[in-house]
Amino acid sequence: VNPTVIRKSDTGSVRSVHRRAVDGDRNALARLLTVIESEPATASPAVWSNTGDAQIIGITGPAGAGKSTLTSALLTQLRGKDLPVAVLAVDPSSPYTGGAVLGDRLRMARHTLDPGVFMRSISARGHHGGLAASVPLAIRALESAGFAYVLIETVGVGQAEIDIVKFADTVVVVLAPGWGDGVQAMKAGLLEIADILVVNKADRPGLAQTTAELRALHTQVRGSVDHSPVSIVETVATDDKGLPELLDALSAHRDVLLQASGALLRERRGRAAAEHIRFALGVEMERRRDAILDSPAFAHEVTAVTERKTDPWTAALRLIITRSPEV
Ligand SMILES: Nc1nc2c(ncn2[C@@H]2O[C@H](COP(=O)(O)OP(=O)(O)OP(=O)(O)O)[C@@H](O)[C@H]2O)c(=O)[nH]1
Ligand SMILES: [Mg+2]
Repeated sequence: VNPTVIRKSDTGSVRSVHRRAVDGDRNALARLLTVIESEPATASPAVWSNTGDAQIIGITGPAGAGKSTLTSALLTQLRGKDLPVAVLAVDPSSPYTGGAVLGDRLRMARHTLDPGVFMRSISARGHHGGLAASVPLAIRALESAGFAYVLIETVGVGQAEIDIVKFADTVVVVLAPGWGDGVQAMKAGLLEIADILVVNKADRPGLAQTTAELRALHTQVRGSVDHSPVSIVETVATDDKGLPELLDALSAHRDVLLQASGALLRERRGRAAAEHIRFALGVEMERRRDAILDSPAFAHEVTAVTERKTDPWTAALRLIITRSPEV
């Protein structure tokens, strides 16, 4: 079977699903996201052919800081403006957070009847690096389907989460008083990616100290990384306290991005495009390597190396050169 032929026909059907999604068909959008998750390379040309005008908001931070509660509260606030909002929850790869996901479902239940809200979780399970590669494409799909805001919630503070929010226009880092100290947040790389720092659980003790510490540290970190100003917002997500201020901070950051005919936005999206291609390269290279490992040519080289007719590095290079174009 020629893989190129399969791809071409799929691309055609993806185009029609995509067209329907852009026209507002939510079932088609859901299908499109499924294709993106399993076959990003097939979906990519159609998805990329269309643009939108969404503010992509990444929400990240340590476990239990209140990201999901805040996302839900933010959703309510944004819907108050009567613009459509999409939420992309990047499911935890860890099996231990299964309970939290159930909690999120219950929390989000009140939004499910709202036709102006579209929610989707992308799962990490069963993919090897494929998850991160499909997220930026899913974001563009949601943007082209006409959402004014796309919220991406991630769990944890690992490199994978930081990689994911790099695709956002505005990164919101959610912390809570007493989560280690500010230095810990800095070490985790959270401060340098934050456009807005939310100190949630502002009803808890230690608030003033945490906020002051973050303010000091963030100025230090940010000064050398980016020029856009950062806001620190204190919230009580369970009570909608500080949410209007968060909304203001989001819109102020959007204004900064759009200054000078959108220079900063273009710069960010350029960086995101580079990262996206890097992900795609990683996935494609891995796929091709696996195809080579499955080929008779590989078995042939194993014999040749074992019998010392060639050496492992020469064999590897030969496999790349002779096998690569066809896999
Ligand atoms: N006191 C207080 N509790 C809060 C606040 N925001 C969230 N919580 C509670 O903190 C707990 C964790 O909130 P989540 O929204 O699930 O936190 P999360 O960051 O999404 O957690 P993970 O998805 O597990 O990383 C829940 O019991 C919330 O009800 C707040 O502002 N004040
Ligand atoms: Mg959560």
